[in-house]
Amino acid sequence: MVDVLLGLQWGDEGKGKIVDYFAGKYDVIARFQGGPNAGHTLYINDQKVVLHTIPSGVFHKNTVNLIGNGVVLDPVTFRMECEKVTALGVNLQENLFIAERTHLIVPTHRALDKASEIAKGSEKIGSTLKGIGPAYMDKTGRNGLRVGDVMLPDFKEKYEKLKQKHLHLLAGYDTQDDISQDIINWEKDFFAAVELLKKMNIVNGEYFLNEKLKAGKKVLAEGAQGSMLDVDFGTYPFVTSSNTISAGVCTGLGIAPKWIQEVIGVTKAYCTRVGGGPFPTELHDATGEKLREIGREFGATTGRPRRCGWIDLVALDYTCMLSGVTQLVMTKSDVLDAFDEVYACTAYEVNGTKTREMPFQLTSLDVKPVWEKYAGWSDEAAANSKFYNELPAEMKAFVKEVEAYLKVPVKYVSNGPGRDQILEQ
Ligand code: 2SA
Ligand code: MG
Repeated sequence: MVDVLLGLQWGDEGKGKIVDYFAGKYDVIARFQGGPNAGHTLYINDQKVVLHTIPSGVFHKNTVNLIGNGVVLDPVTFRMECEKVTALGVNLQENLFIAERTHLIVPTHRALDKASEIAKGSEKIGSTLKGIGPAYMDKTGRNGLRVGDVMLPDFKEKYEKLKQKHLHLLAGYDTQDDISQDIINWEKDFFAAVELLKKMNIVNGEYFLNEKLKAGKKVLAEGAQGSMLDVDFGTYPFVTSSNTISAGVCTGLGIAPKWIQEVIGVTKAYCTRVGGGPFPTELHDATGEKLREIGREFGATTGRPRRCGWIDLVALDYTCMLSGVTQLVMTKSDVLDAFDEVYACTAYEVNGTKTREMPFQLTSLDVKPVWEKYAGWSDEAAANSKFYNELPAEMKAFVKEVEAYLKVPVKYVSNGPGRDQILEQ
């Protein structure tokens, strides 16, 4: 069977830590979408490790990891990650597999990402500039290169052909000058990294997984980014270019829906967003600042400060519905220790009318959150709890309210970055 773990907000819900926590229970951890735009933070022996493309199960001995066909892989960032993980004693030859249908990010994808964002000016998406959008465009546009292609004798020719196409597109932007120097630098790294990629375990991902499933093995599909960044259902166009909801698991790995059992949704006890786009519960005041400071809310990939606000139950209800979430994990609950009172958004007031549904788009509408206020609790009470029952009564009451609204149980509350800081309810 397959369980799915995914973020229910705009990314950065703490998925990396939770996958690492659960990984021991699974035989395979598989990434099904996204690419090096992801930043999954783990603490291994008190050392902070940020993973971008490699699944968060690599630090477990008896777990193998698969980069699925739905991912876009940049050989350059991948190589850097491999070096980091190998230095920590992991043997990637033993526990990492890459689907041959996984699409490649090439240097000109990054250049196109940058050119497109510059051209958008104030309307920019706030992309991580890792080439994600252009790589997925080439996939659906039927121009892309895949991991399996690096093994073929005509790889260089195919690469050149794609590059010429991209240079033609880049010529349409008036920012090409400094970008052409970037391409020359990135290309050297790219071909060096492709050599490493060739030595990795490149497999047919769909047979690899289905054979394991038939043999009774347990698979955890690890989502990246968040459900509100889903290309179909997120705050379009301020989204990423893949399906981040549970439906993406089937196409991103080549498995049938019948295998999927638990869908574990991860949400922060509050809410953040990095990059542009609507964010109804964003706080532009000192409270937002305080959340950012105490929650150390800075992008794991880009270092950008994250926008912060209270938890948005309208958005969570929507994303729980889209993915069929069966259980919730609430992360960073300890951050709320610092507040005398906490809030949740329980409805939107859209152009004067109250609703609990996600509107078609949020940008040109006047959307005001309807707040519910809850009592806070004393300093460090959540952070110091070792068991769910030790959590302050007010925190437990807050969790109950969230469960009642979403009609999904909060099975775990995470109260710090450590591997042991997860409390089961
Ligand atoms: P992209 O890079 O083209 O896919 O960006 C499109 C939008 O998706 C957002 N996005 C993310 N949001 C949160 N976390 C992400 N990963 C990193 C992290 C981000 C970072 O874990 O912190 O370090 O800045 C992620 N990846 C993409 C992005 O902000 C755009 O709004
Ligand atoms: Mg992240």
